[in-house]
Amino acid sequence: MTEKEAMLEQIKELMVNFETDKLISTVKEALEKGIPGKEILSGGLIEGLQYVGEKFEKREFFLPELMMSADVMNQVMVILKPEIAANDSADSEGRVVLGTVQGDIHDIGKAIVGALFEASGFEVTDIGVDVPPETFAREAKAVNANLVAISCLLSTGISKLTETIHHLKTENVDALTIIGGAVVNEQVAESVGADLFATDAWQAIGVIKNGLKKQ
Ligand code: B12
Repeated sequence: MTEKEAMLEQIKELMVNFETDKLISTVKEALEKGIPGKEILSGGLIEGLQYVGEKFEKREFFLPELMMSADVMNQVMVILKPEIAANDSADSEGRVVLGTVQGDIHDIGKAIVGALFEASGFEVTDIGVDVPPETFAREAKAVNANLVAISCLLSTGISKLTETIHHLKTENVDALTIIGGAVVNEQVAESVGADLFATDAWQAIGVIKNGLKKQ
């Protein structure tokens, strides 16, 4: 195992054990050693969160652990967000309205998507979590958005995605739609009528740049 792999493994372990202080100092150390923020996120922290999710599914962890994992992640993101943003290039690309679908309050992934979109030159209006279809449409019109980006982490949110995208169309919002989050994939994107889909924030940058170019 290389030193980098060992550090990422340690970061994952600390995330899973909710050792916030040690985790924060290890993340800082990893950044000092030149491990990119993106890799710390995907190779350490997100793997840790996935593990927490699996434990939750197996009923080995419960809601307090889920909440703890979110709290730890939010604290670490305070350090990582500026680092990730600083390392992605910027030039003016368009206006994005970003929110989590109605009924869903998960916002960690959305925050990463927002940070990367901004870092890539998009003007991002983050309209929060548990966002009703009408608010997506209103806000998209208000900023004349080129893109509406919707996060969805719950299976129960999929029908709301359909409703939201349908509402955007009936309100004649002239913007592409992109969805992402743990429970959505290419098939779901097609079934709910979204224009674009990406598995993570980094892939999303390429996908939306391509999508907007074709418009
Ligand atoms: C932390 C967490 C919580 C926290 C959220 C805190 C917060 N502020 O966000 C709390 C404790 C509040 C919570 C609550 C619940 N949760 Co929860 N939670 C999680 C957990 C462990 C991690 C999610 C996370 O932040 N991941 C890290 C981020 C970085 O990843 P991400 O969100 O997937 O985002 C990345 C990509 O998906 C993508 N992406 C995300 N959004 C978007 C949007 C666009 C446009 C694009 C392009 C890309 C994109 O890019 C991101 C970065 O690359 C997951 C497990 C998991 N594996 O996902 C369960 C999970 C999502 N939760 C789950 C459940 C069931 C719940 C509850 C219903 C539990 C309960 N019984 O009350 C509630 C629902 C509350 C609600 N109404 O929303 C289930 C969902 C299962 C399902 N199929 O529906 C999961 C999968 C756990 C599990 N395995 O059972 N949860």
